[in-house]
Parts: sequence; structure tokens; C-alpha cells
Amino acid sequence: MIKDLDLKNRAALIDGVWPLEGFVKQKNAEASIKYGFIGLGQGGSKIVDAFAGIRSFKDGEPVYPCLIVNSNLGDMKPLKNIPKHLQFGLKGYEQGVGKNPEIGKKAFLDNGEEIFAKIAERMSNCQLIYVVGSMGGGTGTGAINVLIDAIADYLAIPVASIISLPVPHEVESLNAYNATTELLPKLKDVRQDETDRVYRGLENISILDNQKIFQDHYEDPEFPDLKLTWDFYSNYKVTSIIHEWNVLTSLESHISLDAADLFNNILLTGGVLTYAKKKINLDEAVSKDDLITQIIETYKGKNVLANGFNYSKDMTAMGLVVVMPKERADMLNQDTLELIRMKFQNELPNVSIYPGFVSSNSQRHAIVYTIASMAGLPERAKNLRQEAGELERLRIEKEKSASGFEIGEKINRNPLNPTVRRVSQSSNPFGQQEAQQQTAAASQQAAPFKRNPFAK
Ligand SMILES: Nc1nc2c(ncn2[C@@H]2O[C@H](COP(=O)(O)OP(=O)(O)OP(=O)(O)O)[C@@H](O)[C@H]2O)c(=O)[nH]1
Ligand SMILES: [Mg+2]
Repeated sequence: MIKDLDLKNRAALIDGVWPLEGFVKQKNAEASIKYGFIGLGQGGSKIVDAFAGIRSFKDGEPVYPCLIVNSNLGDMKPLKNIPKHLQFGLKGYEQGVGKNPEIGKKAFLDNGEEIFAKIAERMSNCQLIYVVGSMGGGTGTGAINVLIDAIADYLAIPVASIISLPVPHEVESLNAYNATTELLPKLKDVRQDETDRVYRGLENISILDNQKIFQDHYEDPEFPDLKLTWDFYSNYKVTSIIHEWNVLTSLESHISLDAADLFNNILLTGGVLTYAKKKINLDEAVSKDDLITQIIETYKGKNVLANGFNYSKDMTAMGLVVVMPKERADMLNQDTLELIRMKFQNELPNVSIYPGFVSSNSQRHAIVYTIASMAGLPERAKNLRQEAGELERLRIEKEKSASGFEIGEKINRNPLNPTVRRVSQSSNPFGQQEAQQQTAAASQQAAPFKRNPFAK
């Protein structure tokens, strides 16, 4: 009994730290789609370590197969949940690749055979494999494109990606821009393999804007008592939203958005995904109209990972699930559903909406989740080229205006023209020729270097 309680409590927290919504441990709740996660580089590894920290409340085992790849071995030490045999070092590059994606790519290619074999072995029964990396450094940024292509083409498993964009920084923003320009066209790259399977190079991408996340966390931390730094906060945000969505589709429901809807109509659409989540306190006498308005507005409210999407222009499909307390479930029925659909049709014409209402044991809150597939980028990503160019321009300007190391021309020595007396050196000053010869021989032997740099 106590053991069960421990399991449940542990499974209710990611990493034993970050609280998941209560419905994840409801009866019959389970992760619907079999995801696998591969983390590249330091940032990618830390994010995937958080996915590996999601435990099943039935047996305490990790819910998702995960593995990580990094050049810098020291960076792997703080990982808490990925066992050593699933941490792959890049042999020959143990000290890191110093934010150089070309070297990062080579490091991965030099070691790719063994890693790819392991991925194939561990993840062959996954329905979707996420390749995760922080853009900006060298390892993740350099390896992400080759690995995504390899999985899509050779494993015949759909592949998605989670990337972060750096806080603006000249080298990182440029690296991020270059890797992202190679990544994004894969969303539209429809391929056919030798078995006639048709697939995209990349089925979807989720973008974490580290700058936005840092600001959110700094200004208004979500769980201040946890005293998390922004990087862990960002990692828990993305892992919790992706996992909660995956569990939502398994919950008891009278109007359902099931796993197949989520998978086929949102995840396999070649879009950039954006997520929103809102809690509505039902104790505060929310009327039905209020509730509907708040549900409709959720998608354009505070987004979890990135800002500045153009919803009316770029949204192609949206999943929307409202988690209602069991006792209040009657507030949402087929009529409300049609009302919601109609309102969306006015607001977002030509967007396919996939709604679902599920019930939970929660007493007070309704939770609204939206996930949208976008045919356009969040603002920060759109401006990445400009940002990298601007940061370079500022550096050049600064270099030009720096006070520098110039302290003037050399001044010629101006001796005082003293009278010079010549000294003869033709004989030993102490008069004995033998002693002179011995000294000369000794000084030849003692030379401690092979070649004198000043020798002519
Ligand atoms: N969201 C998020 N970003 C992170 C995290 N850790 C590092 N980053 C960001 O990742 C970027 C740097 O990439 P890293 O992942 O450290 O680089 P790398 O792939 O290990 O490459 P090298 O160190 O150059 O070999 C920076 O912009 C960091 O802010 C993290 O836990 N979460
Ligand atoms: Mg690193």
C-alpha cells in the first residue's frame, strides 16, 4: 500500500520535482502514443533527461525510451535519469567541440554507426521519435540535421524535433540560424522510400525560445518554491506539456480527441507546433458563456514555449481539450461543442479544429489545452537571420571604435656620443692559452637546445 503510494507520488512529479496535472494518475490514464527521445549536446541531453524523469505510476519505470549523445563527457555527469549505457560520448571529441557545428557534425558522423545501431535497437517500436537539441552550440547544432535524416530515411519511423533558440549571442544566434534553415525545409520535404512509404523529412517541430522562457521565469516564476534555474524550468515546461497531451487522449471522455486524431491530424502535419494551457477556477461562479469565451481565447493567450505566431495566417489545425471536474462535466456538452466550433469558424476560417472534453477528479479547475500546427514561425525564429546579422554588425562597430593597443611609434635611441675605446680580445685576458681552449670546448657541450631560433 505504502509502496503504491510512493509510486503514485513519484509519478506525479517529473524528476521527483515538477508537478504534473493530477489527471496523469487517474485510473486508465496512460501515455497513448509511443514516443522515443534522443538528446544531442548539452541542452538536448538535459531536456531528454527530463523526459526520462517521467515515470509510470503503475510500475515506476520510465514511460519513454530515451538516450543522449554528447561530446563533452563532463556535461553528462549531472544527468539524473538516463542510465550510463544510454549516454553516448563522441569518441575523439571528449572535451567538446567549442560551439563549432562543423566539428560537431564530424564528431557525430565519426561515431554515428554505433549510436544509430543503438537507436534502432531501443526505439524500433516507437511511433514517433523526437530528436532534441539546443541550437547555438556545436554538438547538438551540428548533429541534428544528419540524425533526423537518418532516422526518417533508414528507420522508417516518423521523426519530430524539439529545438531551443539561444538567448541572443553572436556565435550562438548564427549557429542557430544556420542549423534551423537546414532543418525547417524538411517539414515540407515529402519523400518516398524503396517500399513506397511516403513520409516527411520532419513531421513537426516544437521551438523553445530561451529568451522568452528566461523572461517568463524571471518575471513570474511558476513554482517559486522549487527555486529552479530557467533552463530546468524550460525543460520541465516542454516535457510536461508534451506528456500531458499524450495522456489527455487516453482519458475517459464523452467527446473525444483520441490519440489517432492527435497523431494524424496534428503531429504528422509538417507544422511548427505551439502549445497553450489555461486553468479556469470554477469556484468563481463562471457562467457557461464565460467558460466558452475563456476556452476560445486559450490558444492566443500565454503560449508555453514561444511567442509571436500569426494565428489567422498560419494555423492549419488545432487540437483543443478541456479537462472538466467530473461534477461539472455537464457544463460542456454537444451544444457547447457546436458553439465552440462556430466561434472558431468565424475567428479562424479554414482551420481544422479537433475538440475534446474529458473529465477529471479535480474539484475546482477546468484546464484548457490547445496544440496548434502552424505553417509559420514564432517571431523570434523569423527574425533570427536579422538578429545574427545585427549582432555581427555591432561587434564590428565595437571593434572599430575600441581604444585598441596603439600607443605610438617607436622612439629611436639617441645616445650621448661618448668617446669609445677599442678593446683587443685576441688573447686570454689571464694570459694562459690552455685555459682559454678548455672554456671554449665546455661552452659548446652545454648548449641545451637543438637549434637556436636566432641562428643564422
Ligand atoms: N532550453 C534549454 N537550453 C539550454 C539548456 N542547456 C543549455 N541550453 C542552451 O543551449 C545552447 C548551447 O548549446 P549546448 O547544448 O550547450 O551546446 P552543445 O550542443 O553541447 O555544443 P558544444 O558545447 O559547443 O559542444 C545555449 O544557448 C544554452 O543556453 C537547457 O537545459 N535548456
Ligand atoms: Mg556542450
